[in-house]
Amino acid sequence: MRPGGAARLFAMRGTARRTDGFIEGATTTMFVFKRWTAAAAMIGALIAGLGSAGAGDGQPSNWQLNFQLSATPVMDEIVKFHNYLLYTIVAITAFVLLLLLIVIVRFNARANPTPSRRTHNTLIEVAWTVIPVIILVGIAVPSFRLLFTQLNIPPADLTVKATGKQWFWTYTYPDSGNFEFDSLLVRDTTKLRPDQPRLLGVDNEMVVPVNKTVRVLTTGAEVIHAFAVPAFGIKIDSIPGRVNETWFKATREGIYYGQCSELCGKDHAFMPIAVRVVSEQAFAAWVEEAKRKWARDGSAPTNVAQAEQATR
Ligand SMILES: [Cu+2]
Repeated sequence: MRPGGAARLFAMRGTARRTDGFIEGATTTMFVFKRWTAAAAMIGALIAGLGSAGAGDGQPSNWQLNFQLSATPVMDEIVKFHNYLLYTIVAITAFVLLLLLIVIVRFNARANPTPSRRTHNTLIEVAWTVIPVIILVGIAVPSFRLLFTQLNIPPADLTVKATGKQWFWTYTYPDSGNFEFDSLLVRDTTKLRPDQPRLLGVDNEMVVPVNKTVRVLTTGAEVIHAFAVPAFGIKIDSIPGRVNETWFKATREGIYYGQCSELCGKDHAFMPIAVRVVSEQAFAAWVEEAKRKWARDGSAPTNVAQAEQATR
C-alpha cells in the first residue's frame, strides 16, 4: 500500500535533507511548496462553496462545514448575519495582523535603533475610538433587527405545543383538531425506515404545512428541555411551569431534524425532534387521520412508563 499524501510528503522531505544534494533538495522543496499551494487553493474553494457544499439538508451530513441548509426566512437571516460577521472579523483580524507585521519588520531594534519618543497623536486616538464604535453599531443594528424578527411572532396559521418530557416530546395541535401524541426515538435500528437517520428518526413526526406560519409553544413537564431545529433557526428553552413561544415558516417540504438542547437527564441525547413539512393537502389529510388516532378522550396524560413500553 502506498503511504498517504501527508506521510509521503514528509518522507520525501526527510530523504532530501539526509542524502540528496542541494539541487535535489530544492526541487523537493519546490514540489512541497506546490503541494501546499494546491492544498490552500482547495481549502479556499471549499470555503467559497460553503453555501451549498457539505451542508446538511434537514440533518447533519458527513464533513459538513457550514450550517444545515436554511428552510425558513429566519434561518436565511441568521445565515446572512453570520456571513456578514465572518467577513467583518476576517477584515479586522487581517488589519491587525498587517499592523503587527509592520511593527515587527519596521520597528524592531535592528531596523529602528533610535525610537521616536512621541506619546500622543490626537488624530489617531480619535480614529481608534470612533472606528470601533462605528463597527459595533454596524453589528448591533442588523443584530437587533434579526432578534426582532425572531421574537416578534407574526399572525400564526396554526399552533403546535411541544412539551419536553424525560425523554421524548409530546406534540399538541390545539387549533387543528386538539389532538396530542408522543414522539419517541426509534431505538431499535432495525425498525428505522430507509430514510430515517439513526438517533434522529422518531415514531411520530411533528407534521406541519409548507409556507405557513407555525407558532410553537413549548414547556417542560418536569425539567428544563429545549426545542431546537437548526434548519429553521429556532432554539428555545422548554421550562416547567411556563410557556415559551417561537415561530417558523418552512419554505420547503421535507423532513427537518433537531435535538433537545438543554441537558435534561440520562436520555437527553435520545429525544430528537423530527418535523415533517408537507403540502397543505397532505397536512389536511394527516390532521384527519391524527384526529381519529389521537383525539384526546380525557384520559390521563402519557407518563414515562407508558412511553418506555411503547418503545419496546
Ligand atoms: Cu434534553
